[in-house]
Amino acid sequence: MSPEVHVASGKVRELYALDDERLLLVASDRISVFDVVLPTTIPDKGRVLTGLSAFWFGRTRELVPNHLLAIRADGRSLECRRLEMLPVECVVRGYLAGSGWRDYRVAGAVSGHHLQPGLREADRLPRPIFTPTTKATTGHDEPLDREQAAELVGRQRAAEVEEVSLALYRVVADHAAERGIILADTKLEFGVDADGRLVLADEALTPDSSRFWPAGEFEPGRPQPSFDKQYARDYAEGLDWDKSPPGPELPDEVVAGTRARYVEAFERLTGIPFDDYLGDPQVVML
Ligand code: PZK
Repeated sequence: MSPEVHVASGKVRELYALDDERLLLVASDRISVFDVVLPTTIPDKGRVLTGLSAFWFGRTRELVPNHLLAIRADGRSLECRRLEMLPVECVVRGYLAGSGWRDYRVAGAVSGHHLQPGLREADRLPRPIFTPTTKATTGHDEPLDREQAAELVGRQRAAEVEEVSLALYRVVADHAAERGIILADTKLEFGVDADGRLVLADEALTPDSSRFWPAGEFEPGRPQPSFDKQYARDYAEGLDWDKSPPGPELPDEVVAGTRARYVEAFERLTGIPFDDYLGDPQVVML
């Protein structure tokens, strides 16, 4: 066995080095609610996210190469190619939510995209927009306009990540819509390989990196329920908790309901029974 050297920790996942060329991305069952990691875990959440991410890597490889080398038998670990990561987060928004909605209300524009007046919270945009941000090491990511993105990665690379990000959003949003799920927005990360080729990296198109909404409950003009986290958020909102750490423990029924929503998202999006994935994670690999 190669020793795995810990490289980095995210809020809910870990990154290890396997060797000079390969990394291991491990998704835990931790969940964050209102940006705070809770003391309670959601069984199999890391497997759902890992399986979905691997599923999308397989279905989008004709559009853009990605870093996935292998999915491990534990279902929560991806062996990946080590890349030179680009210092921008590539956000695509098809709907007006979160910081996009906030920026629109303040300025009538999101990342330099001027939008028509009169849009409501959660409205579908006339066309998806690319709204890149900085990668903050502490605090929150800051929006970038096209010029600022070009300063960070170069004009050609900025144009390339915009085109590829929009193409990925369209393919996955169309796929999700056919299965009753709205992909409101998504955050993609890219790296560059030794030959200078753009490569999709990190975890891609999961509920932790995207907003998934149940299409059946879509109602613009208010915040939309999250496909996966709404039970946990509703429970946390009903407590006397100020949304600063430490977060509250979740009762068993909220854990079970939240797990069921993650599993439902996996099954609707992939068409694969989650038990099949637990039996052999290779089922998501084409
Ligand atoms: C890389 N992260 C973020 C993810 C964490 C932190 N293929 C790659 N090559 C080089 N670096 C990265 C990747 C990927 N993916 C990703 N940081 C570096 C990250 C998971 C857990 F703590």
